[in-house]
Amino acid sequence: MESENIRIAVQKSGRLSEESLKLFKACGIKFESGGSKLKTVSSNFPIEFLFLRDDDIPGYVEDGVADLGVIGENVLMEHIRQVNVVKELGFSKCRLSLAIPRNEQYTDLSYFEGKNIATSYPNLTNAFLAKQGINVTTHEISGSVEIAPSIGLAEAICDIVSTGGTLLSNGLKEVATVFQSQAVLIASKELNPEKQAILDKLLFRIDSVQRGQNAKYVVLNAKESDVANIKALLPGMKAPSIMPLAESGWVSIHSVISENDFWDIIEALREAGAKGILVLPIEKMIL
Ligand code: PRT
Ligand code: ZN
Repeated sequence: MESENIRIAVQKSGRLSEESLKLFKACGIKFESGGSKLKTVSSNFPIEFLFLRDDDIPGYVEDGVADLGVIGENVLMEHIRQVNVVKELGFSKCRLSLAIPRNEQYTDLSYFEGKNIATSYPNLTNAFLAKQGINVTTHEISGSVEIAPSIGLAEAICDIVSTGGTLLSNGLKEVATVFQSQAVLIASKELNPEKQAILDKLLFRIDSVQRGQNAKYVVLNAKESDVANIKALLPGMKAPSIMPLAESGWVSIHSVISENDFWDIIEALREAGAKGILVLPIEKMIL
């Protein structure tokens, strides 16, 4: 019997698509994308891609038409879906926020009591405000939410914000965050064992890529007398590697450091006597 492919739904074109495809390519999965293609099969991994509108992805996974999907948490959480979130993907980060006209005085959430709010996310907006005991009327609109106050449709909006530029150019200010979002990998609740095994393989690869993205490989030279101090700053995967240089009294130290505290560690290394520091990206990191 021919072995089964796992089927994954990704956004055809939009803010999720480029990073989604980049991630699967970084996982070593080869496939063709782009153009008007709605479906493609990988040549070296048992996976088939469906290219869809993002809003349709959770429903396809819930119904089992697709086994997996990449979707923004904001879209996923707006409608309760019977799917499993199997991985946070760390891209397409944004927030769902309440915003009001810039010249309005804002105190706290009680400002919204009895107000009309335009949003594409009525469920998340209502649930957030109801939890604070605040009653509002939401008006669901599917796009250009930010113009609602200026045309008199609503007194406030609840919309996705990334840089804040759209709010600013529409004379609005962000006053409260309702929900923080990022892209997630979702899976059907009813994967057969064969598909579960493919998903496990895929998750292992995604973990390796993500670990690599969160770390840097550092190579530096140091005097033997400075090694103890430098070693104390470098965790490495197990411990830093220390190798003698051709010049006596000097060593080369290799280590892996986290992207988060990268600059703090580099500064401390320089103060501890590190010279000729090289920093290299890590493509994948397998523990
Ligand atoms: O065509 P399709 O239905 O597939 O796509 P879409 O137009 O519905 O979605 P798309 O591609 O715009 O967004 C897909 C997902 O990307 C969203 O569901 C979010 O999870 C995530 N994301 C990240 C964003 C943003 N950043 C974002 N900035 N989604 C929308 N925006 C919009 C926002 O609605 C507002 O109009 O950008 C504007 C605000 O951006 P700033 O940078 O000016 O604050
Ligand atoms: Zn959409």
